[in-house]
Amino acid sequence: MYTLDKAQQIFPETLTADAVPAITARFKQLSAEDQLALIWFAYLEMGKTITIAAPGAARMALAEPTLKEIAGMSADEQTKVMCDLAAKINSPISNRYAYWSVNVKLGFWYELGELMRKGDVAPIPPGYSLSLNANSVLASVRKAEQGQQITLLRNFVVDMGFDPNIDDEKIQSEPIVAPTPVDQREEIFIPGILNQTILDYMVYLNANDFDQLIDLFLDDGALQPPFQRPIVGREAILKFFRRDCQNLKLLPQGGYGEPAEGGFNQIKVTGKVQTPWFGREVGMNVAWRFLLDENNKIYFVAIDLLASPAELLKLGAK
Ligand code: 45D
Repeated sequence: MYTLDKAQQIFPETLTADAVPAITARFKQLSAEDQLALIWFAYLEMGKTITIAAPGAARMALAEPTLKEIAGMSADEQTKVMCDLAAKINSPISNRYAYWSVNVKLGFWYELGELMRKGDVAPIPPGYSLSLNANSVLASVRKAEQGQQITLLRNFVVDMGFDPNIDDEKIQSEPIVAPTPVDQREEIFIPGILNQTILDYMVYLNANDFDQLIDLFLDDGALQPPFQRPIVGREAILKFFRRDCQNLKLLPQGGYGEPAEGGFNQIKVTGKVQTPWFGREVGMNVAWRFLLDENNKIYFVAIDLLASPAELLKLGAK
């Protein structure tokens, strides 16, 4: 029978974007100052081709008091707050930050970036010169494709803050939106895929219908987000959906399935995913590797960020 370890190995020919963990590891070796400046330069450059969507008030509400507090500080204090975050130093704001969900953290930095641009928060000195190592990491970020670049930025932001042993129950996230009404949901058609569970998965996730979505999973089912360990069990997966997966747009383009051991089926789907932060401007190339039991319940699904668009065409039939 399948174990989680074994399930993770399905469709082994799938090439994921190794550049992302490799660049993230090199980034972590840099000084806090270099990290902040590197992100700033990368962000400015990316801003020439893509625009980030300004977060709504609901998303910003949690970070707002902290942003006000920072805006009222001296330039030196502001720089210190940012360095403490990057260096994961124990400080009141670094602690608070650690208890925000991914999107709240991103909204916080979005707003700080706007304030830095306007000069209301200490900017990165225009003449700041990156160390040789930082320059080489920046060069690698530049070379990565857009979907990988935004994943890198997201990683950098998620890793900041001081979190010795975070209590997951206490993570604060934006309010949950209502699911899209059934008659307004977009139908999904995936060449090569007739399996209803797969089609429902895409429709429910696109509709923010997490209660229906979670019903597609087995009790001990698992979901593995890109570059992360699997999240195991319906309760944990549902929490993840509600906290981090609102308003995603899944655009599957093709798929392929085959019987696996013990009456299971393995199905691979490839396509694009858009994040609400960049909308249609960035399509991330992804694969979903599903393992379904004999009743078409999801035992395992991995979402992989693909190494290149060429991977979209690799669907298993050799
Ligand atoms: O330090 O099927 C400054 C799952 C300078 C669910 C800055 C999924 C200083 C199941 C510039 C101000 C979720 C797994 C910082 C599918 C400084 C499923 C600011 C996949 C930090 C499909 C920087 C979903 C800023 C996927 C503001 C793959 C940076 C979703 C902002 C991927 C960066 C979403 C932003 C991604 C990055 C979103 C907004 C990668 C957003 C990335």
